Amino acid sequence: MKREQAFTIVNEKIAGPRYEHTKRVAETAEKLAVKYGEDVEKTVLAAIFHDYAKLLPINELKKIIADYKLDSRLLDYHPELWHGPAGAILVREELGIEDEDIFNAIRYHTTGRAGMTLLEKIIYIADYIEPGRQFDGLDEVRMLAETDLDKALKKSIGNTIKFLIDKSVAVFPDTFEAYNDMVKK
Ligand code: DGI
Ligand code: FE
Ligand code: FE
Ligand code: FE
Repeated sequence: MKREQAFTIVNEKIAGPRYEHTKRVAETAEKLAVKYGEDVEKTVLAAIFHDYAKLLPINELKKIIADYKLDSRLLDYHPELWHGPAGAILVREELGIEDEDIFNAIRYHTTGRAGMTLLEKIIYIADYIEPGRQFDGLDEVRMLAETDLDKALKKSIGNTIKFLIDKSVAVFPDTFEAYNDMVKK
């Protein structure tokens, strides 16, 4: 699928601010793909579809996770974690995008995981640093992303874990595993 068609589909699915966010993630991810040597069109497609399921009702997301036997632990955690895995399924089933790299980049874009691929890292970081975001510690991650994607990832996942702990909410195991994996490197 070409990026123009992908943008049109997503603009219908998640119109409004979420679509504006998606355009910025795609631009950011494209630059990272060029810098770090990932396939540019594949990266742009993954970015365009990363939040495809973001606006679906919680009960629909839950049903997809159950029907497709995705990680059932997700259901014990915050529903915010469900749109990535459910979106990966929908992009495959509704749009026929079969690429496994794209599937996993969408699936793991919120939590991360141990052993992330280059594309998964690019989408995670692009989502985190796109120019519309602003929060403490972001400039440091933006700077790290210019030179060292793994350092940027370690910092951003560490920041997310701190943020969640400050709010006293549960941290999904994949997020810890992603962090530990980056520390070991
Ligand atoms: O969909 P976006 O808003 O563009 O971004 P995202 O998919 O990265 O979602 C970010 C949200 O997910 C943010 O509010 C933090 C939250 N989050 C990330 N990891 C975890 C988490 N929430 C919980 N409860 N547990 C996690 O491990
Ligand atoms: Fe998301
Ligand atoms: Fe994110
Ligand atoms: Fe996003």
